Amino acid sequence: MDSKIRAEFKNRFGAEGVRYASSGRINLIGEHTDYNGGFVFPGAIDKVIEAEIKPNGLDKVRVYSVDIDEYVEFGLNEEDAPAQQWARYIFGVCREIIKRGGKVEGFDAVFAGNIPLGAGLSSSAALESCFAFALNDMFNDNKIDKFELARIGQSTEHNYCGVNCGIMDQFASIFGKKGNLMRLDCRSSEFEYFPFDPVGYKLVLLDSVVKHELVDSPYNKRRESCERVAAKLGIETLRDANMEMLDSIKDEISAEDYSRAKFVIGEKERVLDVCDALMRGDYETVGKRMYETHHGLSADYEVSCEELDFLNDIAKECGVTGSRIMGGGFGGCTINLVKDELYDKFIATAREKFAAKYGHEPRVYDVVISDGAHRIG
Ligand code: GAF
Repeated sequence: MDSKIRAEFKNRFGAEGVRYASSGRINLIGEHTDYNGGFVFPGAIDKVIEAEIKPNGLDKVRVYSVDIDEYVEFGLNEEDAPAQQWARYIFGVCREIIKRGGKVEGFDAVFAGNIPLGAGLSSSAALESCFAFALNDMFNDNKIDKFELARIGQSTEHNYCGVNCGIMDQFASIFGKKGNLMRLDCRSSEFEYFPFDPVGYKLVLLDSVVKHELVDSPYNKRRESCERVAAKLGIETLRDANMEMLDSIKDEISAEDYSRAKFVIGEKERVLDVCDALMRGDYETVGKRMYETHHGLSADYEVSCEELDFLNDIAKECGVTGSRIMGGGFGGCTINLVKDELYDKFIATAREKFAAKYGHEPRVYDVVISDGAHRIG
């Protein structure tokens, strides 16, 4: 990937730029809690978006995507938004920096990635974070605070891509640290690094390679449900809700909104439980909470799908310690905490059973927790 990017850049722009990278992410637990002011527990992984970038002295951006094999040019004013979705991520980052009083001038860029698309590993956040980090370095003397870089990516999703996401993905992509997960309090923005080395266990992702059409923006609809319940309770976010409060308004809200909020309230507690369990080295509890999260995401939050429930069932049958759907849902991966001695059998069984039912094997990604956004050279 690196040499391809360099060759393309030289070939197209006749010079050499500076290279930057930012990562995809996993999340051990804490799903759909970020936009509810709750806790998340992500880490950056060794799958990245890498870009070579150089100011071009023009008032436009010229960018080539190696993977899509497409070249796009756009200006830096609001009316210059490109039509291509992938280019809107970059345009959005430029605009959000400018809106905050930062500087962005014309530049040339070539980028590529090895984060599987649609797998729930946040390739879009990695793209935003890579360019936010790079443009801060290149044009702003790194004066934009790192958390603000994550918010720039998040606002890009909101204002240019139609997804009202939380902060988790961009945060993980910017702040990721090799060998560490991070517990982020999405209300206060405080976070802690947790060295993560579960001796005797492996973390592995099984990618269903299924991406269900998100007609009608179901992600945004989940968020709206949560906001409606919070408003009914007279609180800012569901972070401040408990089951007693929710039950007290049960008759005044829809059954659907009730189920959504029930999941979020439970999930908030599960993240804290998992942190305590990790500190004790109690992986059995970590695993139990993962299964509970899967159940809640499937039955109450309704963001799972048949294929992911099937993978979760296989994990359970094989005696895997913990397994759950990961990320926004509606397809993508399960994340599995597996004892070393069970690993080979589990992977073989999952491949065989999934292929027999769906006609293709799931993809298998071993998780390596890595650094987030950085300059390569
Ligand atoms: C997606 C979103 F982008 C995140 O903000 C988060 O809400 C996640 O879904 C679910 O936990 O990745």
